[in-house]
Amino acid sequence: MTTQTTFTSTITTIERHILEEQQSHPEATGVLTNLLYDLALAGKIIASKTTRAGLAEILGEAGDTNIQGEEVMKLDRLADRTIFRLNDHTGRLAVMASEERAAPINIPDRYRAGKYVLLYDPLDGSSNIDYNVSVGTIFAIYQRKTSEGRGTLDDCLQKGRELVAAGYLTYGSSTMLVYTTGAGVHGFTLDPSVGEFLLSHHNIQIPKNPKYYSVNQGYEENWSEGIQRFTHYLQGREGLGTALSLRYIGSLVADFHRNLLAGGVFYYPAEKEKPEGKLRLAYEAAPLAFIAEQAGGYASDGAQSILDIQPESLHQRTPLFIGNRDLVKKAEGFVRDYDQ
Ligand code: P6P
Repeated sequence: MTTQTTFTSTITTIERHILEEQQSHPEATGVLTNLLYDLALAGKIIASKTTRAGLAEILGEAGDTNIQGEEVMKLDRLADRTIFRLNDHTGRLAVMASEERAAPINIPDRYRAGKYVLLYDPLDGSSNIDYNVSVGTIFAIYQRKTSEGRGTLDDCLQKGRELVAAGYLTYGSSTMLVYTTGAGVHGFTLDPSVGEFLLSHHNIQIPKNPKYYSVNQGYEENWSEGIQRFTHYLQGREGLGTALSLRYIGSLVADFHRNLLAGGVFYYPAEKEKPEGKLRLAYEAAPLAFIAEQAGGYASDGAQSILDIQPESLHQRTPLFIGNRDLVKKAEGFVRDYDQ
Protein backbone atom coordinates (compact mmCIF):
# COMPACT_ATOMS: atom_id res chain seq x y z
CA MET A 1 0.00 0.00 0.00
CA THR A 2 1.50 3.39 -0.96
CA THR A 3 2.24 5.81 1.84
CA GLN A 4 0.48 8.73 0.25
CA THR A 5 -2.71 9.61 -1.59
CA THR A 6 -2.37 9.20 -5.34
CA PHE A 7 -4.25 11.59 -7.60
CA THR A 8 -5.62 9.83 -10.64
CA SER A 9 -5.39 10.70 -14.32
CA THR A 10 -7.66 7.98 -15.74
CA ILE A 11 -11.44 8.46 -15.63
CA THR A 12 -13.00 5.97 -13.22
CA THR A 13 -16.62 6.32 -12.17
CA ILE A 14 -17.63 5.22 -8.70
CA GLU A 15 -19.75 2.48 -10.23
CA ARG A 16 -16.75 1.02 -12.04
CA HIS A 17 -14.53 1.38 -8.94
CA ILE A 18 -17.04 -0.39 -6.70
CA LEU A 19 -17.44 -3.16 -9.28
CA GLU A 20 -13.66 -3.60 -9.51
CA GLU A 21 -13.50 -3.78 -5.71
CA GLN A 22 -16.21 -6.44 -5.77
CA GLN A 23 -14.21 -8.49 -8.27
CA SER A 24 -11.42 -8.82 -5.71
CA HIS A 25 -13.93 -10.58 -3.44
CA PRO A 26 -14.90 -13.84 -5.21
CA GLU A 27 -17.52 -14.55 -2.54
CA ALA A 28 -19.22 -11.21 -3.21
CA THR A 29 -22.79 -11.44 -4.51
CA GLY A 30 -23.05 -7.83 -5.67
CA VAL A 31 -25.52 -6.81 -2.95
CA LEU A 32 -23.03 -4.54 -1.18
CA THR A 33 -21.96 -3.14 -4.55
CA ASN A 34 -25.55 -2.18 -5.36
CA LEU A 35 -26.06 -0.75 -1.87
CA LEU A 36 -23.07 1.53 -2.40
CA TYR A 37 -24.47 2.54 -5.81
CA ASP A 38 -27.74 3.49 -4.11
CA LEU A 39 -25.89 5.65 -1.56
CA ALA A 40 -24.01 7.42 -4.34
CA LEU A 41 -27.34 8.13 -6.04
CA ALA A 42 -28.76 9.44 -2.76
CA GLY A 43 -25.73 11.72 -2.53
CA LYS A 44 -26.38 13.12 -6.01
CA ILE A 45 -30.00 13.86 -5.11
CA ILE A 46 -29.09 15.49 -1.78
CA ALA A 47 -26.30 17.47 -3.45
CA SER A 48 -28.75 18.79 -6.02
CA LYS A 49 -30.83 20.19 -3.15
CA THR A 50 -28.05 21.49 -0.89
CA THR A 51 -26.53 23.48 -3.76
CA ARG A 52 -29.92 25.20 -4.10
CA ALA A 53 -30.44 25.57 -0.34
CA GLY A 54 -30.38 29.33 -0.79
CA LEU A 55 -33.86 29.15 -2.27
CA ALA A 56 -36.63 30.19 0.11
CA GLU A 57 -38.67 27.01 -0.26
CA ILE A 58 -35.86 24.91 1.24
CA LEU A 59 -34.21 27.20 3.73
CA GLY A 60 -35.56 27.65 7.16
CA GLU A 61 -36.85 25.25 9.75
CA ALA A 62 -39.36 22.54 9.08
CA GLY A 63 -41.12 23.73 12.23
CA ASP A 64 -40.72 20.63 14.29
CA THR A 65 -37.83 19.09 16.18
CA ASN A 66 -36.13 15.70 15.78
CA ILE A 67 -35.50 13.23 18.60
CA GLN A 68 -32.34 15.15 19.46
CA GLY A 69 -34.50 18.13 20.34
CA GLU A 70 -32.97 20.08 17.46
CA GLU A 71 -34.89 22.17 14.95
CA VAL A 72 -35.29 20.04 11.82
CA MET A 73 -34.24 21.91 8.75
CA LYS A 74 -36.20 20.91 5.63
CA LEU A 75 -32.98 19.57 4.09
CA ASP A 76 -32.51 17.27 7.08
CA ARG A 77 -35.85 15.66 6.37
CA LEU A 78 -35.30 15.58 2.63
CA ALA A 79 -31.93 13.87 3.04
CA ASP A 80 -33.35 11.39 5.53
CA ARG A 81 -36.31 10.57 3.32
CA THR A 82 -34.13 10.30 0.19
CA ILE A 83 -31.83 7.71 1.74
CA PHE A 84 -34.76 5.76 3.21
CA ARG A 85 -36.81 5.67 0.02
CA LEU A 86 -33.82 4.62 -2.10
CA ASN A 87 -33.16 1.69 0.20
CA ASP A 88 -36.47 0.51 1.70
CA HIS A 89 -37.58 -1.67 -1.23
CA THR A 90 -34.32 -3.10 -2.65
CA GLY A 91 -34.20 -6.28 -0.56
CA ARG A 92 -30.62 -5.47 0.43
CA LEU A 93 -31.30 -4.28 3.98
CA ALA A 94 -32.66 -5.97 7.09
CA VAL A 95 -33.07 -2.68 8.95
CA MET A 96 -31.98 0.98 8.87
CA ALA A 97 -31.39 3.61 11.54
CA SER A 98 -31.12 7.36 11.13
CA GLU A 99 -29.96 10.23 13.31
CA GLU A 100 -33.34 11.76 12.59
CA ARG A 101 -35.44 8.92 13.97
CA ALA A 102 -35.75 7.62 17.52
CA ALA A 103 -36.01 3.92 16.72
CA PRO A 104 -34.63 1.63 14.00
CA ILE A 105 -36.52 1.92 10.71
CA ASN A 106 -38.23 -1.30 9.65
CA ILE A 107 -38.24 -2.43 6.06
CA PRO A 108 -41.94 -2.21 5.04
CA ASP A 109 -43.68 -5.60 5.20
CA ARG A 110 -44.38 -5.56 1.46
CA TYR A 111 -40.65 -5.71 0.73
CA ARG A 112 -38.09 -8.48 1.29
CA ALA A 113 -35.54 -8.00 4.08
CA GLY A 114 -31.88 -8.37 3.09
CA LYS A 115 -28.57 -9.13 4.79
CA TYR A 116 -27.15 -5.66 5.48
CA VAL A 117 -27.78 -2.97 8.08
CA LEU A 118 -27.53 0.72 7.16
CA LEU A 119 -27.00 3.43 9.80
CA TYR A 120 -26.79 7.01 8.64
CA ASP A 121 -26.63 10.63 9.60
CA PRO A 122 -28.50 12.12 6.65
CA LEU A 123 -27.24 15.67 6.95
CA ASP A 124 -24.65 16.30 9.61
CA GLY A 125 -23.88 19.91 10.42
CA SER A 126 -27.27 21.01 9.13
CA SER A 127 -27.36 23.92 11.58
CA ASN A 128 -24.81 25.47 9.19
CA ILE A 129 -27.03 25.25 6.12
CA ASP A 130 -28.28 28.83 6.40
CA TYR A 131 -24.70 30.10 6.35
CA ASN A 132 -23.59 28.18 3.26
CA VAL A 133 -21.13 26.10 5.29
CA SER A 134 -20.30 22.57 4.06
CA VAL A 135 -22.56 19.84 5.41
CA GLY A 136 -22.33 16.08 5.00
CA THR A 137 -23.93 12.64 5.05
CA ILE A 138 -22.30 9.79 6.97
CA PHE A 139 -23.14 6.10 6.52
CA ALA A 140 -22.18 2.82 8.18
CA ILE A 141 -22.90 -0.66 6.79
CA TYR A 142 -22.89 -3.90 8.79
CA GLN A 143 -23.91 -7.47 8.05
CA ARG A 144 -27.03 -8.37 10.06
CA LYS A 145 -26.46 -10.57 13.11
CA THR A 146 -30.00 -12.02 13.17
CA SER A 147 -30.60 -14.77 10.65
CA GLU A 148 -34.00 -13.94 9.14
CA GLY A 149 -37.02 -11.68 9.09
CA ARG A 150 -36.99 -8.00 9.88
CA GLY A 151 -33.74 -6.68 11.38
CA THR A 152 -33.65 -5.68 15.04
CA LEU A 153 -32.10 -3.02 17.29
CA ASP A 154 -29.37 -5.57 18.10
CA ASP A 155 -28.45 -5.65 14.41
CA CYS A 156 -27.86 -1.90 14.69
CA LEU A 157 -25.80 -2.05 17.89
CA GLN A 158 -22.55 -3.56 16.60
CA LYS A 159 -18.96 -2.53 17.34
CA GLY A 160 -17.29 -0.43 14.64
CA ARG A 161 -14.76 -3.27 14.28
CA GLU A 162 -17.60 -5.22 12.56
CA LEU A 163 -18.19 -2.60 9.87
CA VAL A 164 -18.36 -3.94 6.31
CA ALA A 165 -18.25 -0.50 4.71
CA ALA A 166 -18.40 3.14 5.73
CA GLY A 167 -18.35 6.47 3.98
CA TYR A 168 -19.44 10.04 3.84
CA LEU A 169 -20.50 12.67 1.36
CA THR A 170 -19.43 16.25 1.78
CA TYR A 171 -21.49 18.97 0.10
CA GLY A 172 -19.20 21.95 -0.20
CA SER A 173 -17.33 23.79 -2.94
CA SER A 174 -17.64 20.45 -4.67
CA THR A 175 -19.54 17.30 -3.73
CA MET A 176 -17.34 14.36 -2.77
CA LEU A 177 -18.04 10.80 -1.76
CA VAL A 178 -15.37 9.04 0.30
CA TYR A 179 -15.76 5.38 1.23
CA THR A 180 -13.96 2.24 2.34
CA THR A 181 -14.89 -1.44 2.29
CA GLY A 182 -11.75 -2.31 4.24
CA ALA A 183 -9.43 -2.13 1.22
CA GLY A 184 -8.25 1.46 1.55
CA VAL A 185 -10.09 4.79 1.40
CA HIS A 186 -11.10 6.22 -1.96
CA GLY A 187 -12.52 9.64 -2.84
CA PHE A 188 -14.78 10.58 -5.72
CA THR A 189 -15.69 14.07 -6.89
CA LEU A 190 -19.07 14.72 -8.48
CA ASP A 191 -18.90 16.15 -11.98
CA PRO A 192 -22.29 17.86 -12.07
CA SER A 193 -22.12 18.33 -15.83
CA VAL A 194 -22.44 14.56 -16.32
CA GLY A 195 -23.84 13.59 -12.91
CA GLU A 196 -21.01 11.12 -12.24
CA PHE A 197 -18.77 10.64 -9.21
CA LEU A 198 -15.26 10.35 -10.69
CA LEU A 199 -12.29 8.88 -8.80
CA SER A 200 -10.17 11.82 -7.68
CA HIS A 201 -8.36 10.50 -4.58
CA HIS A 202 -7.18 6.87 -4.81
CA ASN A 203 -6.09 5.19 -1.57
CA ILE A 204 -6.22 8.25 0.69
CA GLN A 205 -3.55 8.20 3.41
CA ILE A 206 -3.52 10.76 6.21
CA PRO A 207 -0.25 12.75 5.82
CA LYS A 208 2.26 11.80 8.53
CA ASN A 209 3.04 15.47 9.23
CA PRO A 210 -0.10 17.07 10.69
CA LYS A 211 -1.04 20.62 9.76
CA TYR A 212 -4.24 21.31 11.70
CA TYR A 213 -6.00 20.74 14.94
CA SER A 214 -9.78 21.11 15.01
CA VAL A 215 -11.69 21.74 18.22
CA ASN A 216 -14.23 24.26 19.50
CA GLN A 217 -11.88 26.15 21.76
CA GLY A 218 -14.80 28.13 23.16
CA TYR A 219 -15.43 25.22 25.52
CA GLU A 220 -11.87 25.09 26.91
CA GLU A 221 -12.98 26.02 30.43
CA ASN A 222 -15.24 22.94 30.48
CA TRP A 223 -12.50 20.49 29.54
CA SER A 224 -10.53 18.25 31.87
CA GLU A 225 -6.93 19.14 32.70
CA GLY A 226 -5.65 16.43 30.33
CA ILE A 227 -7.56 17.88 27.35
CA GLN A 228 -6.46 21.42 28.19
CA ARG A 229 -2.84 20.25 28.33
CA PHE A 230 -3.24 18.28 25.05
CA THR A 231 -4.50 21.46 23.39
CA HIS A 232 -1.57 23.48 24.76
CA TYR A 233 0.75 20.74 23.38
CA LEU A 234 -0.80 21.15 19.91
CA GLN A 235 -0.28 24.90 20.21
CA GLY A 236 3.43 24.27 20.76
CA ARG A 237 3.18 25.34 24.40
CA GLU A 238 4.15 21.98 25.84
CA GLY A 239 6.89 20.35 23.81
CA LEU A 240 5.54 20.15 20.27
CA GLY A 241 8.21 21.60 17.94
CA THR A 242 5.92 23.71 15.79
CA ALA A 243 2.40 24.78 16.67
CA LEU A 244 -0.41 23.43 14.50
CA SER A 245 -2.94 25.77 12.89
CA LEU A 246 -6.44 25.79 14.31
CA ARG A 247 -9.13 25.09 11.72
CA TYR A 248 -12.67 24.51 13.00
CA ILE A 249 -15.72 24.66 10.75
CA GLY A 250 -18.26 23.23 13.18
CA SER A 251 -19.38 20.65 10.64
CA LEU A 252 -17.94 17.22 11.50
CA VAL A 253 -17.67 15.86 7.97
CA ALA A 254 -15.98 19.01 6.66
CA ASP A 255 -13.54 19.13 9.57
CA PHE A 256 -12.78 15.41 9.29
CA HIS A 257 -12.35 15.58 5.50
CA ARG A 258 -9.84 18.43 5.65
CA ASN A 259 -7.73 16.63 8.25
CA LEU A 260 -7.94 13.36 6.29
CA LEU A 261 -6.41 15.04 3.24
CA ALA A 262 -4.14 17.65 4.83
CA GLY A 263 -3.17 15.90 8.06
CA GLY A 264 -4.33 16.77 11.53
CA VAL A 265 -6.55 15.87 14.44
CA PHE A 266 -10.20 16.65 15.19
CA TYR A 267 -11.56 16.29 18.67
CA TYR A 268 -14.85 16.85 20.42
CA PRO A 269 -13.98 15.90 24.00
CA ALA A 270 -16.10 15.25 27.03
CA GLU A 271 -16.93 18.31 29.11
CA LYS A 272 -17.57 18.57 32.84
CA GLU A 273 -21.36 18.70 32.26
CA LYS A 274 -21.26 16.44 29.17
CA PRO A 275 -19.11 13.39 30.14
CA GLU A 276 -20.34 11.58 27.04
CA GLY A 277 -19.38 14.40 24.66
CA LYS A 278 -21.72 15.48 21.86
CA LEU A 279 -21.10 13.29 18.81
CA ARG A 280 -22.93 10.04 18.13
CA LEU A 281 -21.11 6.70 18.20
CA ALA A 282 -23.12 4.54 15.78
CA TYR A 283 -23.51 6.80 12.75
CA GLU A 284 -20.85 9.47 13.23
CA ALA A 285 -17.78 8.36 15.23
CA ALA A 286 -17.65 4.65 14.27
CA PRO A 287 -17.89 5.00 10.46
CA LEU A 288 -15.38 7.88 10.46
CA ALA A 289 -13.11 5.83 12.74
CA PHE A 290 -13.17 2.94 10.23
CA ILE A 291 -12.22 5.38 7.47
CA ALA A 292 -9.49 6.98 9.60
CA GLU A 293 -7.91 3.61 10.42
CA GLN A 294 -8.05 2.53 6.78
CA ALA A 295 -6.22 5.78 5.91
CA GLY A 296 -3.45 5.08 8.46
CA GLY A 297 -5.00 7.16 11.22
CA TYR A 298 -6.78 6.32 14.45
CA ALA A 299 -9.87 7.30 16.45
CA SER A 300 -10.39 7.14 20.20
CA ASP A 301 -12.77 8.22 22.93
CA GLY A 302 -9.71 9.28 24.90
CA ALA A 303 -9.15 5.84 26.40
CA GLN A 304 -9.81 3.21 23.72
CA SER A 305 -10.34 2.80 19.98
CA ILE A 306 -13.78 3.97 18.89
CA LEU A 307 -14.02 0.73 16.90
CA ASP A 308 -13.85 -1.36 20.08
CA ILE A 309 -16.77 0.35 21.85
CA GLN A 310 -19.89 -1.81 22.13
CA PRO A 311 -22.89 0.52 21.58
CA GLU A 312 -25.60 0.15 24.24
CA SER A 313 -28.13 2.46 22.58
CA LEU A 314 -28.74 3.76 19.08
CA HIS A 315 -28.07 7.47 19.72
CA GLN A 316 -25.32 6.97 22.29
CA ARG A 317 -22.81 9.83 22.36
CA THR A 318 -19.03 9.51 22.70
CA PRO A 319 -16.06 11.81 23.12
CA LEU A 320 -14.10 11.69 19.83
CA PHE A 321 -10.44 12.21 18.91
CA ILE A 322 -9.79 11.31 15.26
CA GLY A 323 -7.16 11.77 12.58
CA ASN A 324 -3.37 11.56 12.77
CA ARG A 325 -2.54 8.40 14.74
CA ASP A 326 0.37 9.88 16.75
CA LEU A 327 -1.69 12.89 17.84
CA VAL A 328 -4.70 10.80 18.88
CA LYS A 329 -2.39 8.50 20.84
CA LYS A 330 -0.88 11.65 22.43
CA ALA A 331 -4.38 12.72 23.49
CA GLU A 332 -4.86 9.32 25.17
CA GLY A 333 -1.56 9.89 26.97
CA PHE A 334 -2.61 13.28 28.36
CA VAL A 335 -5.97 11.82 29.48
CA ARG A 336 -4.18 8.90 31.14
CA ASP A 337 -1.58 11.11 32.85
CA TYR A 338 -3.84 13.91 34.08
CA ASP A 339 -7.44 12.71 34.18
CA GLN A 340 -7.37 9.21 35.61
P1 P6P B 1 -20.26 22.77 18.30
C1 P6P B 1 -22.97 19.90 13.99
O1 P6P B 1 -24.07 20.41 14.73
C2 P6P B 1 -22.28 18.85 14.84
O2 P6P B 1 -23.14 17.81 15.15
C3 P6P B 1 -21.05 18.33 14.12
O3 P6P B 1 -21.20 18.31 12.74
C4 P6P B 1 -19.97 19.30 14.55
O4 P6P B 1 -18.68 18.70 14.57
C5 P6P B 1 -20.41 19.68 15.96
O5 P6P B 1 -21.82 19.45 16.03
C6 P6P B 1 -20.13 21.14 16.26
O6 P6P B 1 -20.54 21.35 17.60
O7 P6P B 1 -20.65 22.55 19.74
O8 P6P B 1 -18.77 23.05 18.15
O9 P6P B 1 -21.10 23.78 17.58
